[in-house]
Amino acid sequence: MNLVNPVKAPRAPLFDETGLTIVRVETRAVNAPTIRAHKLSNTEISHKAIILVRVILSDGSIGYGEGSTLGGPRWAEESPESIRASIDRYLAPAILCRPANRFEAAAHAMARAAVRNTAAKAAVESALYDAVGHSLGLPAAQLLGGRLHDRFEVIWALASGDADQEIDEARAKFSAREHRRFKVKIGFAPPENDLARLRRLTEALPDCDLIVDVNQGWTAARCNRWMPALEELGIALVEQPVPAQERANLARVTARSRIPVMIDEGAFSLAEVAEAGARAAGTVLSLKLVKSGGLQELKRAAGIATAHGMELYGGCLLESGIGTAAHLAVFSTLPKLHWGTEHFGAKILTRDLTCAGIRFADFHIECPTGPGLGVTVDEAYIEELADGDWRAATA
Ligand code: MUC
Ligand code: MG
Repeated sequence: MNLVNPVKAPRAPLFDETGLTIVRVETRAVNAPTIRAHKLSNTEISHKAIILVRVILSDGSIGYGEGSTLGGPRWAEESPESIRASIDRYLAPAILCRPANRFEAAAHAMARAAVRNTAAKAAVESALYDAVGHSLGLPAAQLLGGRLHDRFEVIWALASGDADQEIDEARAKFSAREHRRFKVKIGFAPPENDLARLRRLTEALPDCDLIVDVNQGWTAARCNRWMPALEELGIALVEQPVPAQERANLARVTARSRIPVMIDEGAFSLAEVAEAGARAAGTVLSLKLVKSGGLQELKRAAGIATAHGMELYGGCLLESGIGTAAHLAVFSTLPKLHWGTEHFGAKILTRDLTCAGIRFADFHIECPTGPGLGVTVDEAYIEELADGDWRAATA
């Protein structure tokens, strides 16, 4: 049943400098297995549901983007189903026939077609940058102002909840010079148990930095009680300890803590980032495309946070190499990414959705340099994993 009026495709403007237009936007659902269960305070996954977007331009150039969620609509309100529906029914029709290289205009059209739906918008905009980059023979980073960085220190997440397994995993990563900074997911067990697990990890990994992500699992009272213990263990950063909507509480917790506190789920929009900065609800911001809704908006979020004196962290939502490359395109153009990045998603999948472009070396992830997002999408593997064929938007 058609519940709403279909969004009409706009007419192409009379004048466009290149004549390059968006002729097709397609989506596809993929369920990619992970190498082990990944636990958060509010969900656990063993497969990563990904909505892929494929944009085709009038000169035949193709671009890919990725819409990411974690455990359905649990990490945030968007689910794989909602991302796909929002792209097919509203976002794609709003940009079809428009000039491909007018990124701001396309983002504006998508903003008019749908409020929030940020993971969906980010997926489409990533595909657009990839397609235009391929058409012009330029990396997406070039279209975003040009690169200042070639690589970033890359963090790995320990999230099985089993200290023995996590110690083995971290030691293997460390000795292979893949990772020496680890983010430990906590908040799914009582704090006493989390602390005992963290104590074991800190003792077993003396040469590594540990940060923790509580994923909204604690109250402010729990923070008062347990943050000093995290400090004693030498934890370098505490991420989103209290519920996302409790920015006032996060400000209180930040003021009391000697460990830097990072806001993640609590700051999506530019207004939320500005509010977090003004209230000092966290002194570090986790940057994510799924929160900002696009590459340009992600740069603006970084600018607003920096203006408030916040430090920046390159966040992820376990994206495959496609989403990773879209983040790296933006991160590489920022003056400073204080905490490096956690874009290890391509390695938590048993096999990545790209077959070239993403490289990890010597504790770092390298920023792809090829045209567009700089990755080669593994079409054959996607074919194997995907639930159904590419589906065109309903314009
Ligand atoms: C989150 O909340 O940061 C990113 C890495 C990870 O392990 O979980 C995600 C989501
Ligand atoms: Mg987080």
